[in-house]
Amino acid sequence: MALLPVLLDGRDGRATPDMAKESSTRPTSRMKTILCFALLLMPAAAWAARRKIPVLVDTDIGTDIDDAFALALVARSPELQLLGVTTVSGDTQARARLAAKLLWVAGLRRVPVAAGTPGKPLPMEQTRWAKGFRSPELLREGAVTFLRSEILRRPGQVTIIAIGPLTNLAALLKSDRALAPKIRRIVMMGGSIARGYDDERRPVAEYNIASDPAAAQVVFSSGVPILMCPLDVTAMLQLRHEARHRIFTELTPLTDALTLLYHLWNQRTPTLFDPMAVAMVIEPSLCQTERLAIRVDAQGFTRVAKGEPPNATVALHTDPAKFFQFYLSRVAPEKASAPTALLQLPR
Ligand SMILES: [Ca+2]
Repeated sequence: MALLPVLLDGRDGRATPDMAKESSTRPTSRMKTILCFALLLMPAAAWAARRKIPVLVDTDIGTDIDDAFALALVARSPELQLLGVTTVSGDTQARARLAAKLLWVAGLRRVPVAAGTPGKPLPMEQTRWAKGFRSPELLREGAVTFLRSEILRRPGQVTIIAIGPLTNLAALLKSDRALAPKIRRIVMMGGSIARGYDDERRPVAEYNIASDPAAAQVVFSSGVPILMCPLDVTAMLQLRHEARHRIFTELTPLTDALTLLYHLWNQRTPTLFDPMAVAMVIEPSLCQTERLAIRVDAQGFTRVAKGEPPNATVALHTDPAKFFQFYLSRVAPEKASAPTALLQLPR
């Protein structure tokens, strides 16, 4: 936008003797006027694209169901420029096929997907949905190589949304010590400060951290700015019947995919842990945060080290109703004005 004042400054379209002399080497007033019109006519989308937040998503999609709901939110958030997806934990190739197919169905057909190093086998029934799926966007290069190249392409700009164990991110940071200052920030779902999974008022070793505590230690000591969404702001985000019904009757290809994946997952009530990390990139007012010093212990607890310099911004409180309003308005907007009766079927 800085171009416009320069081009418009003091110019009224009339040629002056001085301007006539300069006309062979500098743009004429008429040319400037045309340029101004061209800028004004530039599609709003082009300006919006310049302001998008470039993100990479590192996910263990395929075991729990919330990663699929998180990718759906990414796909329906025009504020984000999804540069790519990497997969972590267990059969990372199967997870990559699942992520790539979900992105394809959502209309994001040019988003590369790279698998991380495979880990120990884990249940991942949802990956059956993408069995045999092929796409040129399924990369041969590994997750760490891909992440590194994307960060180096845009130093200081890229936000990594980490919604799985931190194995890939630790490997990335260890692969090149000079990378950390080039990452804008890491926004993660993980950890537990004052509450666990079941509303107990004591911290637990949260899954993403406890799956690879050594990796979490690398990430928390890397100096990369961290926004942490622990169980304190995610464990209460149960997607109950009315909200599920709204999503599953939206009848878009993306929500149809979520419906199928939900049935393959074969449990009743999803908890939308991971979508909160995505939501916080876009709408940070969804949680109250505090700067804290987080130390990860060998069991995967995320302890607050009082008196030490903070290394993370930690989300500590949220209003679940506001979160679901935010989520549903994006992933299932069609039913936003539906009669209440439609949304209150018997459980
Ligand atoms: Ca996850």
